[in-house]
Amino acid sequence: MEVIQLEKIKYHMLLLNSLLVFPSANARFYFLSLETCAVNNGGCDRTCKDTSTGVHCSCPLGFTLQFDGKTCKDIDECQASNGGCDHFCRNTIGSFDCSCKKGYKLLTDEKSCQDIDECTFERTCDHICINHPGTFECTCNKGYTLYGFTHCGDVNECSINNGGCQHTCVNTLGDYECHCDAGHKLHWNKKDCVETCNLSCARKRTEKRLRKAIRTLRKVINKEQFHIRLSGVNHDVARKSVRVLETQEICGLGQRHVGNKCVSCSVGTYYDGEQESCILCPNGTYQDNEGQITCEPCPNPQNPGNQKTAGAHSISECGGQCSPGEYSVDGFKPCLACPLGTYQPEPGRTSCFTCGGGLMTKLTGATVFQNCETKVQCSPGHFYNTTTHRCIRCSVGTYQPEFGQNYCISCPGNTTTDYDGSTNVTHCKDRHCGGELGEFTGYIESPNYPGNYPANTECTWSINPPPKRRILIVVPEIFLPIEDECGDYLVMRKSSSSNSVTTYETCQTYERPIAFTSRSKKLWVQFKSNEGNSAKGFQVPYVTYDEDYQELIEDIVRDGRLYASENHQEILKDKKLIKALFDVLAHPQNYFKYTAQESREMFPRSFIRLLRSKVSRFLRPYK
Ligand SMILES: [Ca+2]
Ligand SMILES: [Ca+2]
Ligand SMILES: [Ca+2]
Repeated sequence: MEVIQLEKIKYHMLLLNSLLVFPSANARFYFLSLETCAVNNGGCDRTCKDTSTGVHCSCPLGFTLQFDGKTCKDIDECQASNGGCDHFCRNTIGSFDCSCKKGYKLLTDEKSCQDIDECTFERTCDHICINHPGTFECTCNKGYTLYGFTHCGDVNECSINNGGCQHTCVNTLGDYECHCDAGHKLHWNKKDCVETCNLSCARKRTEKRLRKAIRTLRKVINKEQFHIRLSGVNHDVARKSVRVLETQEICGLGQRHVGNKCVSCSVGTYYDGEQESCILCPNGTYQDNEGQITCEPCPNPQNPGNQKTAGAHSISECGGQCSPGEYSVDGFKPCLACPLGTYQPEPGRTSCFTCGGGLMTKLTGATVFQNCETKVQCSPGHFYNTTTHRCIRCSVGTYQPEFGQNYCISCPGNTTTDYDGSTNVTHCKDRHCGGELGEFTGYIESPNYPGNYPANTECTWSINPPPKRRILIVVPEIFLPIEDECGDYLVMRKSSSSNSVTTYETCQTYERPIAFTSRSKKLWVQFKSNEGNSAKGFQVPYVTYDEDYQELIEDIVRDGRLYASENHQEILKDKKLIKALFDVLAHPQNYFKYTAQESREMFPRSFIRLLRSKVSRFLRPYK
């Protein structure tokens, strides 16, 4: 019975197969009446199911059944509430992809976008990093200027109107100092120079010596070692009965006890022996040193401007200083306006700068050089030469952003400009580049990155990996101006010889990342730029891996799926993820540092699937 039934089915199959192999109008008509999933999938696009009422077509997830009841059409998920994507939604056949704006990363729910905290990366800013939604900002410590977006270079204050120094200006890292010619010393405003010894200074010097003598006297009293010789008899004088506990250390001058420790009185205070504590400097005095037993009198204590200066840390807090455009003998009120032909931009000065070259000012009390009546007005990128009365282009390595100045500002740190006549600090570029590389991981970057690279530059790196290791390189993105016929290029090959095995060569901009292994064991890398059309350049990380992994690494980097989705591309651009990936590639044992949970949170699921299949295929022969 069963056998007969089977034979029957076989017969039907044969019949149907022959109909399929030789389809004709007749044949089609013939089996329309007996529709079944066994024939032509019942006419269904995808899934077919035989039911008592005939065939029933259905579609997989991501598709919808059309009115004909057979065809499956892709659902455009992006039409309904943006597919649930935070930022961008891109429809695909059978599915959809979310992606994020620049500066955001897609979370592992593959829908939400989160700001990238660039400040958690290494080397983001030279000094201070401030994270913002979708971006970040670098700032520099005092005395430094930002260049190339993320770098900080020392300001050469001396290039700005001689640092305001009356005599010599000496630039230092993060600061500067004014120095005075022989026979002069620096005024308290640290810029003006005063003659070392006229009558008033001699008096001051005596006062100072006296103060010192009093200090010494008080010191010996404090130490209770005061001897007096009266009528040829020695007397030991004790100030008070011994109160200092044996266990307590005897504090130095200007210090007080805090617990069992001695602490110097801070600036703006002095040590008072009577009260045995640090007291705020009274009105009309200041103290700019720690551990003192007196406060210095303000230069002009009878001045009404000095009323509220209790605890003053410096002489400038004494108040009553001359305003910009004014001067006086000591820099304090009463002040005189800078006479015609002079100007003074700073407060508390003892003199004014002359315009030079016989130039006049319209009014007295001028505060800036621009008040001097120059013969021509100089545009940014130039300075006014008071000898020739002409505008001179700022020389290479200097810039001037303002109109009508009499100086150009030196570029910060070790940067310089490509050309003369620069108008902005962004024209200052670091030219440093190249070198020998050979660690397990590292990077090469164009000079001044991420600022524009300098013109006419040539950098050469050589990567020489440790024994039995090979080089893997990721170019996350590279910006070279396309419009100038390969004037700027990056090349990686075996040696400096132009016909040696080449691994990579480009003179264009690619925002899509690419990963590749070096075709030679060592790598010689060169970047060259010509005179015009600069761009951001590149920062290219590399890692060296054990040559036993060659097959696996090649398998991964050659798989187009690695670069296909925008989210995978983001991995190769994500400095943190690249670091984690490279860390494991360089030292495979570090894989165990990352828990499954961690890697799930770090990488998109599709990326893990891609890697896992390759790794298991690679490992299988050894199992
Ligand atoms: Ca879709
Ligand atoms: Ca950010
Ligand atoms: Ca400096």
